[in-house]
Amino acid sequence: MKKAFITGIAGQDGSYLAEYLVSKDYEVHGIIRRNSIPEHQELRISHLEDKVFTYYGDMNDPTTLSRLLGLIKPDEIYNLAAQSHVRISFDIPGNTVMTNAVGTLNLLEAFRKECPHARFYQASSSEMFGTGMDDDGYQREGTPMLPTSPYGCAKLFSYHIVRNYRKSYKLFASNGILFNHESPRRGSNFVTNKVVKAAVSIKLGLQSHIELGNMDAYRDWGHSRDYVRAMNMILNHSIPDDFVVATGMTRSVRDMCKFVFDYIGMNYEDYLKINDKHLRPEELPYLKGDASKIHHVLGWQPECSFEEMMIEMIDHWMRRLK
Ligand code: F7E
Repeated sequence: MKKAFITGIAGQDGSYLAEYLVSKDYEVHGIIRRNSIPEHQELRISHLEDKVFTYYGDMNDPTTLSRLLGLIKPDEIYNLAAQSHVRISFDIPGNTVMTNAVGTLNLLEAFRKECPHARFYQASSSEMFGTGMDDDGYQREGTPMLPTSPYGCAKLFSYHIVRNYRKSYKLFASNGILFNHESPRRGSNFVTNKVVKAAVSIKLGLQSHIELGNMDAYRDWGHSRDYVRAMNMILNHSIPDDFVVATGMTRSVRDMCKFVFDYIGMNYEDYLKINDKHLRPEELPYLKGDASKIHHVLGWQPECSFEEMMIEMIDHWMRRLK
């Protein structure tokens, strides 16, 4: 039985990954950051309560990371913990860098000292590309990385330090460069779930309007369930390497909003208010990923379409809010 250690196990991706690995007979361990409302902490993994082992831990607590890796001796380490909200990274840049950059270094050091024969997955992000783009309009493994947020800058440090540790210490350490990925488990302050939750609430008479920021940013949106499968494939490749994970399709926030409101039978323009507080000091205008490498080398493909994913999210909020 393989053992996996997941940081961020209680997040959207951590919960889908834990489910997937349990279904593949892994023994799954993960850390959860302590907060003062324990009921909120394990909501996404409560259905796995007796199937996974959880511990309090924090990316900024290297002694705990070392102790846990020394105790568990995992075969695979998935570093998914992060301050994951890009706009909020402008409000708390120091915290974002400590968690998303220095935290990765802390975990790499614990990995190098306690279980160097394990395999390490780093949750790298398309936000690292920023305004970088190839001439054909895609971002891929060799595209220049010019991040436009403290979040993207911190993730870029982690991406490079993972490559540096791979080469310097001959560790199996890989990056998955994931484009946006959503699901009903997405935090409701990310734009897809925010729009779906608001549209359903408006339909049910629970809310009058929705406030959004930049409607003309383009994103390549896939399903988290598909993307955690890619993470596992990346760690089970014969060599450590870096892979873009994306759908290759891009849509604007406006297109996404129109799809959701149309599906529910409403016109989004009747309910939309633009509020500058949701704008970012520097925006990343356009993302479209080319996942040819992971498709050809590992055989990964997304299974869930954008439309199926959004409808799953709409159904989720309909059930929950009714
Ligand atoms: O924004 C625009 C916003 O917050 C998407 C994270 O998982 O993916 C995610 O980062 C777009 C942006 O995701 C609102 O300006 C308009 O252009 O859903 P989001 P994100 O910033 O792309 C990457 C790959 C990650 O790695 C991150 O961890 O939507 N937008 N109005 C809005 N966004 C939000 N949140 N709220 C609005 O009201």
